Amino acid sequence: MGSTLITPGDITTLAVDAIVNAANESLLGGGGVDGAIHRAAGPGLLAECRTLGGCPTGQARITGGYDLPARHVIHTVGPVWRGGAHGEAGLLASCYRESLRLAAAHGITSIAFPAISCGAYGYPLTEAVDIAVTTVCAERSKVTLFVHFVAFDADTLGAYQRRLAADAGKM
Ligand code: AR6
Repeated sequence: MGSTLITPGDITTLAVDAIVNAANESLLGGGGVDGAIHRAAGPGLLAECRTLGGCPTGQARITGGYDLPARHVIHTVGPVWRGGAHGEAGLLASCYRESLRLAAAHGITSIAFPAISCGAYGYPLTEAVDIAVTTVCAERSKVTLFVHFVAFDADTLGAYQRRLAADAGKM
């Protein structure tokens, strides 16, 4: 079972088993949450990422957390929003599913997700949050996991609150 929380703020401060990074296919860092995670984790994270050879969109890879309070980072690559007819929804759902699959394989019991693809990659927030919650709830019934949906800004917080309120009782 476990539980699902909406957690406002900066994902790099969370002392969970794993935080998820909204990365790009190179896995070599960038802006947004990716930049914040690399800055907080220190150079060891980039060194380990260099050994991974990148990651296709919709898939995920796991590394150590280095200087972060989190023990692991799960790097996943969300789709760039191109209007919605290019498989974006399936790829975004896959990011959440593959991250949870890796978490289960590594005995992770608490995980924090940023709003994957909702920044630089331009995914519409309400649709992305719906996919995040639907996918995580479907997968989480299989394992015991505490899931944080991290909202870095007020719009994201509101979107998660509306979505989880609509789902109250089903979580
Ligand atoms: N903690 C939690 N959430 C955050 C943080 C933080 N410290 N910083 C930003 N967010 P984005 P994407 C939120 O752009 O859209 C990078 O350059 C942000 O408000 O980080 O998947 C990568 O290298 C937004 O809601 O990721 C890729 O090239 C969400 O995290 C590209 O951006 C995702 O925004 C990926 O774009």
